[in-house]
Amino acid sequence: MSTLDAVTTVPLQTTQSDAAAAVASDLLLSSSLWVNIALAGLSILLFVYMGRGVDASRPKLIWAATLFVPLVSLASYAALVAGLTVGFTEMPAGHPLGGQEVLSQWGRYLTWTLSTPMILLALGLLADVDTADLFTVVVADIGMCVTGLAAALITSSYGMRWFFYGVSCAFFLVVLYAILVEWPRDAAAAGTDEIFGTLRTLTVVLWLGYPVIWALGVEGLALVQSVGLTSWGYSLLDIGAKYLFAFLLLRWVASNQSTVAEGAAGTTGGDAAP
Ligand code: RET
Repeated sequence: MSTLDAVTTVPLQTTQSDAAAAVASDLLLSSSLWVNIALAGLSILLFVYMGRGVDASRPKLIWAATLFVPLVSLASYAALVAGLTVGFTEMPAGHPLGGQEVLSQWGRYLTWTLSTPMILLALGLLADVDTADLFTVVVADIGMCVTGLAAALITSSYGMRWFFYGVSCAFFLVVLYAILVEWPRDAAAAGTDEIFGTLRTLTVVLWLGYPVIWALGVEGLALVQSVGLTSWGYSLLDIGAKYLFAFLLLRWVASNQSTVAEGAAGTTGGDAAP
C-alpha cells in the first residue's frame, strides 16, 4: 500500500461514526443536542415572522445579526449530532483523567466564534456604540472562543490547557468590561438603555456560566465526569443566551424601530457625551 493510500483510506470516517454513535447512545447527551436543534428551528421561523415589518436600515441590521444566532446554532448542533465536530481527546498527564480519552464537543467552541460576534453586534448596534469599540470587542470575543477551542484540544500538556483557558478568560474580561461599563453609557445616549439593561444582565449572568462549566467538566478539572450533564449545562445556557436573548431584542426592536433608527442618526459615532 502506498503512503497515499494509507492517508486517504484511513480513519476520519471511522472516528466520525464512532463519535456519532457515542453521542446517539447517550440519551442525556443526545437529548441536550436535539432540544436545541428543535428550539433553533422554531426560533428561526419565529424571528423571520417577527422581522416582517422591520424596514429601517439599523433595525434591519440588528434583526439580521440576531437571526444568524439560531441559524448558526442549528448548524452547530446538527454537526455535533452527526459526529463531525465531536471527538475523543486523550487527556495529558496531570489531568485527573490523564491517559484516558474523553468525548470533547469541540465544535461548540468553534461555532461560538460565529454566533457570539452576532450577539455582540446586535447589542452594540442597539446601544449605538462607536465602530472602533464594537470592532475591538468583537475581536476580543473571537479571541476568547478560539483560545477556548485551543484549551479544549491541547493534548500535550495539562498546564498549556489552563494557560489557554487563562488567555480566553482575559479576552472575556474585555468583553465584560465593554458590556458592563462602556456600552451602558452609549445606550443611555441612544435612548435604548432600558432594554439594553435587561439584555446586558441576561448576557453577563449566562455567559459567566460557560467558563464555569468548562472548568468543572471533563475538559477542565473533571469534577463532573458526565458529558451528558455538562452538555445539558451548555444547552440550557444557550437557550437563554441565544433564543431568549434574541426574542427579547427582536420584540423590542420591532416595536421601537424609530428609536433605534434615530439613535443612529442623532450621534456621529455613538460615543456618549461625557
Ligand atoms: C470558554 C473556556 C475558556 C474560558 C472562557 C470560555 C467562555 C465562553 C463563553 C461562551 C459563550 C457562548 C455563547 C454562545 C452562544 O451562541 C471558551 C468556555 C472564558 C463566554 C453565548
